[in-house]
Amino acid sequence: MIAILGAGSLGRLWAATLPAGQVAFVPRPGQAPEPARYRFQPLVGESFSVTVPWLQRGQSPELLLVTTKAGDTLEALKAALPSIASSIPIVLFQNGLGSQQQVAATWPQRPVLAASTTEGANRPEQGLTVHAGCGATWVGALNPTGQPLVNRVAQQLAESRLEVHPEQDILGRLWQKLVINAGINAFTAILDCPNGEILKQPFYQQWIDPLCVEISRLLGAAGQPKQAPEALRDGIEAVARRTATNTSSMRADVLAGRPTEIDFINGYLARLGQQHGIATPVNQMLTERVQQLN
Ligand code: NAD
Ligand code: KPL
Repeated sequence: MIAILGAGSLGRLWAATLPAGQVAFVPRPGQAPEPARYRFQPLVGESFSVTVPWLQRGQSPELLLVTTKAGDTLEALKAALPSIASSIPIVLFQNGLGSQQQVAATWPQRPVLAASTTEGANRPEQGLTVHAGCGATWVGALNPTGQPLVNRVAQQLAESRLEVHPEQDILGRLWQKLVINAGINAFTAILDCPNGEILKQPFYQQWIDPLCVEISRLLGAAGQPKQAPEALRDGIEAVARRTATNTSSMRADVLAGRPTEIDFINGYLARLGQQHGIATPVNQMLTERVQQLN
């Protein structure tokens, strides 16, 4: 049994694609035990209905996928973990950085892994989950206890038929995605436009180079391979062009009135700058501007 904490878009994607009968959502404390029912629209083919039971008291999963938003993850795990055996691997799917380290530091004895995924899922209407973008998922250990379990967990996730790879350097991969999200998401939320539109906007053109200078310095301070600001900008703009018509997750959160993950993207970079004595005025400015949108 694979337990999924966070029955939102990404959690429902995994629940719909993993073998039926082997998945359960983890309830919030006191949540009604009615199974979750929804329609699932795969990338190709007809939609189908999915029913996912809630994990019952005393039921022991062999794997826990955590698909809450970054800001909800610590509290969600504090409520869920007391009833989950300490040997069960925890796989964190959150965007950005900061929440993963919080979890690994809070439960150092548990096997903690992280996944970075480019799959896309959304819920355009109540009761419908859409697999909106075909991507891949990389999974790797965040602590030594998780290391021996990486291949087994990757195999379990691959039973979904989604593309899954074990990753030796998951922190590096999370950083690569963080750089892209730091260069796109806040701009799309502030400018209220699809990803590709930011490239034409004076606000983006004014701040992208100083932002990339900050990120380049932070990569060095974080022990990540150093990349020149120009290379970072090229990478960000390649993704903005490739996903030109997308609404970023951050813009979607603002439009829906949900909290954003800014504190784990540009906000994380600003905090890291403070720790290392690296000035991060652009990350700070973007963080504050997005915080004001909620
Ligand atoms: P979502 O808001 O659709 O789902 C999160 C779910 O967690 C919600 O159903 C919410 O009710 C639930 N939740 C919150 N607090 C909880 C708690 N205490 N206990 C139990 N459940 C709780 O978000 P999402 O789009 O599925 O994204 C989840 C994470 O995955 C985010 O960090 C996001 O950046 C990342 N991600 C999402 C996608 C995607 O395509 N959706 C792709 C890559 C990464
Ligand atoms: O990951 C994304 C997001 O929206 O969070 C990008 C790469 C910007 C695609 O929309």
